[in-house]
Amino acid sequence: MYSGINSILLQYSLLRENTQIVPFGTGLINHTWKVVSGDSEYILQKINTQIFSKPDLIASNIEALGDYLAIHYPDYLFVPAIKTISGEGMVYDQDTDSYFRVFPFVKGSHAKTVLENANEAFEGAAQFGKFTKLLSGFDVHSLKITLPYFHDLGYRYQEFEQALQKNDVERMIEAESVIAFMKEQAGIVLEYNVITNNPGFKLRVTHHDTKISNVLFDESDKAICVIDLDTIMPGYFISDVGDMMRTCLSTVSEEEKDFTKISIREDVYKAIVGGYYSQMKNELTLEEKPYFFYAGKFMIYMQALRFLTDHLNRDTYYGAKYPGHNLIRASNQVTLLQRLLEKESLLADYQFSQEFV
Ligand code: GN1
Ligand code: MG
Repeated sequence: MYSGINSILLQYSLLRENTQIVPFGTGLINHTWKVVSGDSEYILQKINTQIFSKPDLIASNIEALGDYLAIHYPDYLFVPAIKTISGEGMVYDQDTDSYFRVFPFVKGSHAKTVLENANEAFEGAAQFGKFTKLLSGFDVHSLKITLPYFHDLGYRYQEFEQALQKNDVERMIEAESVIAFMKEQAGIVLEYNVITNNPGFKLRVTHHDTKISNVLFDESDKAICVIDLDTIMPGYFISDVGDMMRTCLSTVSEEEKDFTKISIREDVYKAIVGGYYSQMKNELTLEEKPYFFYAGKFMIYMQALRFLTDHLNRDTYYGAKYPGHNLIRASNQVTLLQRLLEKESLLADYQFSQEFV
């Protein structure tokens, strides 16, 4: 482990003789540790500045949202980073040229890497819906863009085309069938362009990383809050609903190599729609409501595209733990999308049954 961590913890006055620091979570971008200092527990995170090149924008967004929520919804559990003893929201570490921050560990909470049942999906989706709902009065345009074009599918498709032009023949041959599938399904990109040109499709305060591991649950499996606030930006509801579907519908994660294990849990689909709807029913416009099923397609397709693009770019974004890792991840997401498409006629209109619940 990086030895400079001690000097960072010192700035929070968290370094004691028996302070323990252990790696934590499964995030792909930032490095995370759990810190136990005396009776208290914390989360320490090193921000990946290759990706988040302006961490101060993240800090300023979180501060603005925190201030708004504290005034309008003082009981809402929002967990921003804690301040150093000199009042800073982050610590710049010269030795590694990187930024660190510390969050309180929410007592008695746990996160899940894979969802076990539909009830957890309902709980999680309701938390993400509640987050956007409570912030509907916040000026979404005042949020800073921490990652430009993050969920812009048109842009992601261009990145894919650029990666193809690099002509890395070996990687392109390996990925041939996945590339062909992504091109065949490019109608999903066209649909995105149509939707986002419609003013009835609203820009909202969007979390943009609603994987189930970004919801904290209490001991009785009630969801208590959402975490990982770095990608909160103006966005569309399909990002948040879709990423929940992407990470919850199957019993196995994007890391699974045995694709026969990938299938769609219909009860989980219904729970995500129901949970999100339970909070957002009166917020969503008539233009938005028909797009729940599309949300799943959109996010799974975009994640497949991002993994595939990274494979073609020699793994510079996500990194790879073994050769072909990002191609496996992309193929996993392609399989998930295929399984979802098979259920389109069964699930596509389910949200309308929630109108009168
Ligand atoms: C990244 O770092 P992590 O695991 O929270 C990525 C998400 C992807 C996800 C796929 C900033 O999230 O968009 O959905 O990996 N975050 C960024 O696991 O690119
Ligand atoms: Mg994240």
